[in-house]
Amino acid sequence: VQTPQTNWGELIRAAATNASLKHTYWPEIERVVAEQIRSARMGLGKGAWQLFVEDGEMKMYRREVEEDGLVVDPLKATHQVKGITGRELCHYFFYPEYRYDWEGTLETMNVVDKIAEDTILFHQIHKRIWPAAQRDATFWSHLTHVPDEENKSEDSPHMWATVNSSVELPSHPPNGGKQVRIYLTIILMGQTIISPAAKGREIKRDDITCKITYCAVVNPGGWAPSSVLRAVYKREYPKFLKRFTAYVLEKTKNLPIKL
Ligand code: 6CM
Repeated sequence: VQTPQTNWGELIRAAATNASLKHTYWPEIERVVAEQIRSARMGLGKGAWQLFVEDGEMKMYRREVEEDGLVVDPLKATHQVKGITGRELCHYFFYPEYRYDWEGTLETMNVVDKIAEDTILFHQIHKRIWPAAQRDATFWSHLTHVPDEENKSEDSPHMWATVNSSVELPSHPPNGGKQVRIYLTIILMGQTIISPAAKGREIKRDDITCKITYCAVVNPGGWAPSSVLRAVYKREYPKFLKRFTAYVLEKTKNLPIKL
């Protein structure tokens, strides 16, 4: 899937817009995105990851980790959806105009700055979950891709990804509002697999499958009872991935395929 030599930084840089490359956040964006892609493409290895949800092609794993008494369980999910591409998947996840349609945990979303066509700064307030305080988050979001026109197979590096990662924004200091600030690092990655049967003819939606990897680490930032938090994640992550992929299927079903 990847060799230790794969220079993800270089590939991400090649895909980025000039406006992103010139921004002061760029070195951090490149480092975090490369790290997220590398770990998303890594297998589960032995031991550590426990499968906690299995629903058709969708599998969700977590590692139980606590930091300073707070649950920060890393999550890794894999899924396969027929009829959409990795590019379409990441498009609907990245662009703010669709977010209220699919993000069930959202109270409000604000675009703080559109740095470039492929990098946006967000402030989000999430719905309060009893008995904990309401949460908010400030993060950059970056859309990237590694093309490989020749070889759209599982072992090619081609993929689309959106990475969200917390950043401090002077305009939105933590605990400036009533909310407790959460810290997140999230990647949604999609690889399009084209059925060999489509070779030599026009590709139809039936011929494509999107291999999805979603990884998330969320630090709740302040007190939240561990058992409630784990129960919330167990309910919300599968709900999100099912709802979001169904949304992308619905949005794209009558549109030309965007590879
Ligand atoms: O990745 C997802 N959404 C992105 C766009 O909104 C973004 C958001 C991530 C934040 C997810 C955290 C929500 C949970 C907030 C509650 C935390 C603690 C409350 C205490 C409870 C006792 O990257 C989809 C996110 C799916 C979330 C399950």
